[in-house]
Amino acid sequence: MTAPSSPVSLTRYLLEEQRQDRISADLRLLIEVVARACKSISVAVGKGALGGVLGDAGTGNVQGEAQKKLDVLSNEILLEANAWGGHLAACASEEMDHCQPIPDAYPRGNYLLLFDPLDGSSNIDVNVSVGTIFSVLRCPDDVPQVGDEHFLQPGTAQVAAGYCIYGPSTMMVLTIGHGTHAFTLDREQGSFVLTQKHMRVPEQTKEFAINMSNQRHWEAPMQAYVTDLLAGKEGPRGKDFNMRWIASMVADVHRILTRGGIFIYPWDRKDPSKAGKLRLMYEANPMSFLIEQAGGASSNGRQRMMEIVPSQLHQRVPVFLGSKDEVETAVRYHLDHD
Ligand code: AHM
Ligand code: MG
Repeated sequence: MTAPSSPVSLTRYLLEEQRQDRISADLRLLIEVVARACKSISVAVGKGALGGVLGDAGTGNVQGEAQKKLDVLSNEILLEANAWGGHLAACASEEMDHCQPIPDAYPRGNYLLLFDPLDGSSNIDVNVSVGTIFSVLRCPDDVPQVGDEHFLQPGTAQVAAGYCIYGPSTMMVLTIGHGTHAFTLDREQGSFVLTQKHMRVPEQTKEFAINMSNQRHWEAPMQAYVTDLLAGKEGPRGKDFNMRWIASMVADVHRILTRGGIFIYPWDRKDPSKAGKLRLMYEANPMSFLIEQAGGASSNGRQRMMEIVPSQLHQRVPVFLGSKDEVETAVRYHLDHD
């Protein structure tokens, strides 16, 4: 007898992955806890002005960026939800100077969790999609006290990564290294339901996402690459390109996972001390894992993103990710120039 086909919840998907030995019970629990925290953030984001959560918190983070009230609240929700489950050794967040080991009152687990609690937060006050990005690493063995240095692992060491997008619907997009899958929040039932299995990024594209206002600050190969994109059918690329920029990485990457494209946040001369705007460990690596698992590619312009060995927790990096052929083309412009 065949079982009636019913919606597959995130819980069921994770349990079935555990039965096939693709994830441990602790990793399953960890992802469920992150998903629960994201539901709480989704509720707070969804209340908008009615929740009294819009606007600045009046504080700054370690990178000198002004924090929004929802940045701070989302960070607290994720920390609190993950403190007591026994699956984690420590958390690190874009919004905190250093990692936060699990409090002594609770059992310590074997995983490290990194997150950007509310990415794209400049969009909160204008009611445009924002999201939470997360990445999971293993804690090295025999570490008596977890410190920032234990997080400095390349993206290839990630055991899970995902994001939750708070848009017209709330979705969680997840990989545990066996494809990239999308779950939509059923607001009535309160559970995430599998709505897209094995997302695939088309290899070729005619769409790019970049903040063009920085053009004059880019390095030469970047200028050349975009000039050729803009030249359209008559130029060396021989096709017309369309441009989209939401300024929420989660939303831009979600579009690319859905219909292809290339997302670029290159190095620029505005602040040469920084290697780019986006953070390797909270933004670039988890998104790279999701994109690669969907058949796309990701690079810093010269090297595969997930092979970069981080030297600092809050390290920044140029980002080129999305449709494989287009990312390879952008990389070629850089390597040919060097
Ligand atoms: P945040 O983590 O402080 O929100 O900053 C990251 C965001 C990304 O979501 C987005 O791609 C980028 O910053 C937009 O930058 P810009 O405002 O320079 O276009
Ligand atoms: Mg961010």
